[in-house]
Amino acid sequence: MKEWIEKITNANSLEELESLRVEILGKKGVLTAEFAKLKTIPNEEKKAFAQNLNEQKIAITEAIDNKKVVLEEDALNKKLEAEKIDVTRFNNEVSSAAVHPVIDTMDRIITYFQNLNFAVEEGPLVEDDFHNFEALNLPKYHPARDMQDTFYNKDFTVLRTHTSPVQIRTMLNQKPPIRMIAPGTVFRRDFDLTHTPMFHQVEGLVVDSEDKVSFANLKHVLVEFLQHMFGDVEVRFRPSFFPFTEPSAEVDISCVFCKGEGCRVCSHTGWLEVLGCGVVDPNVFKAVGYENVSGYAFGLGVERFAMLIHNIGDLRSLFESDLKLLGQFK
Ligand code: 2U9
Repeated sequence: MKEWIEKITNANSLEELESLRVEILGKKGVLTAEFAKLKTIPNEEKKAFAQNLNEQKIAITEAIDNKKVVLEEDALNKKLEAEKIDVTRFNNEVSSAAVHPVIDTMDRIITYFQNLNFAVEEGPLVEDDFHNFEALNLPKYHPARDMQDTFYNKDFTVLRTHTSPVQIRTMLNQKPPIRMIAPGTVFRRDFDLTHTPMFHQVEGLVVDSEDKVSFANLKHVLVEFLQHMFGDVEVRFRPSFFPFTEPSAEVDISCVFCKGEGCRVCSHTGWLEVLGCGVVDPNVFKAVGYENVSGYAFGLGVERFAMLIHNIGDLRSLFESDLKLLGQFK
């Protein structure tokens, strides 16, 4: 009996415990066989014999029940341990977000001008005719308005076609001197290889007394800026036309891909056009009531900068949420 109790106590699994139970208390079990002997035992011994067997049966059953509880608990703990999930564990495989190359480029441009003491101004995306056109020397029926393919709303407000209305609003709200950039989203009805209906601009405006602002200042600021963004490039200014600046210029850098040798990207010219600029037209100052001031302004398309900096061939790939492209900017 002691031996049986010991075996039960040392059982390592529920299966082992069950086979012990069958071995002792089952139909053909050892204790069951002892009970069978009752029939053949003389009457006077029966009582003591039966009592002893019952005591053994109770002790063994109790030992099995107790051991079963312990083994069941062990089995449950093992199962829980195997299924454990550490919810605090950080999985490096999970893809993390990254700043979009257009926004990253815009941030770099903004930081550059902030370091030069330019304020960053913002304005509404839905503009009225005055701020988007009229005040920028683009009166109604002026042929230059054809340069803007505009999204018109029913009430004749427009989705701003450039960030220039921000400069108009800033001049109307503040006194000169002004030294600001206007970064933001703009909209034009254009969609082909090199145009998307929504894109980003950064424009700059400096207004001060006539003796303090010159084309030479503008040229210096832009050459330094372009060399900061593109490295050791040559910069050239070509005469151009914009309604809001006079004189105006377009600015090229030597091709960042072929170093000016001539390649497909620069159409074998050796040059890439990257921004426009000029001295603010007097009609613009008239529209905002500024007198005896001079100003210079410039404007650039952020997508074009991002494409040149990161060697991205197709403008549309910047707007397709392509994870293969975006994953390279983590
Ligand atoms: C005010 C006065 C003048 C902003 C300017 C440009 C030249 C220019 C283009 C570059 C590529 C637009 O994104 S793009 O298509 N911009 O060439 N922008 S001067 O001149 C201003 C703006 C505001 C009050």
